[in-house]
Amino acid sequence: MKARWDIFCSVVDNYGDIGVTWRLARQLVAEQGCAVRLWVDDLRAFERMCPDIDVQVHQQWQEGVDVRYWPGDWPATEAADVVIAAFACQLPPDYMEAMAACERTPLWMNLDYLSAEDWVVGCHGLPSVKFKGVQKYFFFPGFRPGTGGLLREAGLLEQRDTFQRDAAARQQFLQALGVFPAAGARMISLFAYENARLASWLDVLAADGRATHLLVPEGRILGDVQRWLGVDSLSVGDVQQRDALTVQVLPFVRQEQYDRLLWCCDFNAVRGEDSFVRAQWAGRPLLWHIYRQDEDIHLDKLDAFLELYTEGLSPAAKTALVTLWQAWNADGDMAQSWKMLLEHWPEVTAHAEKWALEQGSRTDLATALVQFYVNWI
Ligand code: TRH
Repeated sequence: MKARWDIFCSVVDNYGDIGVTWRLARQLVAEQGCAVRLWVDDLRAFERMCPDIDVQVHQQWQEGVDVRYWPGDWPATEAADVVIAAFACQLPPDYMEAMAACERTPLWMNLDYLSAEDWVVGCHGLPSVKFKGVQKYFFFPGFRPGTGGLLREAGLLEQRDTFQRDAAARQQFLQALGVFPAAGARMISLFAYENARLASWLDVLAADGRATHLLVPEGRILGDVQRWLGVDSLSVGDVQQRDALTVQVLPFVRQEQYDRLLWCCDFNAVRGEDSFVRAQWAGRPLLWHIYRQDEDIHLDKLDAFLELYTEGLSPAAKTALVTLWQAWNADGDMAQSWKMLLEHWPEVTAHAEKWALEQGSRTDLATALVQFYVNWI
């Protein structure tokens, strides 16, 4: 019999919670043969990513996943064999009672936030709290051996390679989005939180000798783009040109399409957790806008990732990349650091490909979760 999995997703803000759990749920079904219920407390956020969702319906099948609305008033529900609380969300108390009442105790895991910090390796897989005999475990995604790895669908890098080699397929994809870049233009995607440093980056792109086509999916950075352009409003489909820079606003697309967008671009600015990982799979240089946390602890996470990611780069290329990322996330000079990075473009591009290959040789997160379960029973 198929193992039954329950994944609980509480949407705090943005799209990371639902983005990660939706991806994981589909992968467990498609590649691991699991029966998965995905409990989501905000179907509107989900709808953005999966337009087929009917937000009025409390139970529906989407791509083989049993999608359930997680209501405040919890219905009596039998616990699954494996229970995942995504990003430390609190399970409904009645569900915890149902877990404790099971004849065969379920495996209960907390799927944690992604971090490249050293301590993650030591904490991955450790027992956490207990509820009436049901033990919870920490499961940490990560970049290093000894962590839970990264979400990566089977054959993803091969699909990417095929797409990146196929100019016609790329052109067709971009044209369907209404994107017609000038020949030889540098393609950049921009998915970020509000960021006051954007203006200085756009200044330098506009003044560059090479054309840039900047693709901006609808979202929080749009206000800064609009201010820089000096226009009253910006909406999907708008295209504006300032010297060498063309700015185009794109709709928020499905995750598979967003992957393709990243694969088309020479450089991707991403944010949060899931888009950050997808940009790494694109095998192209990237810029991470990390999710801000109290007391600036996100900056430690940023440094830890940079330390790991830049291993093998020449000192000058490393400095250029680190300076750019720090400028974007703290208060640095984007213009100067972007110019510095351009001087090392071939090296950072080759490095991004190598990094994706190295990470792609590790066990993916869904497989690691299943292995954890198999070892546990
Ligand atoms: O939306 P985010 O900022 O989510 C964040 C982070 O996950 C952060 O770690 C978390 O603590 C915070 O929310 C609460 O960034 P993220 O993780 O990249 O999620 C965006 C998702 O949206 C990702 O799955 C990719 C997807 N996406 C699309 O499907 N289509 C699009 O057009 C775009 C731009 C993104």
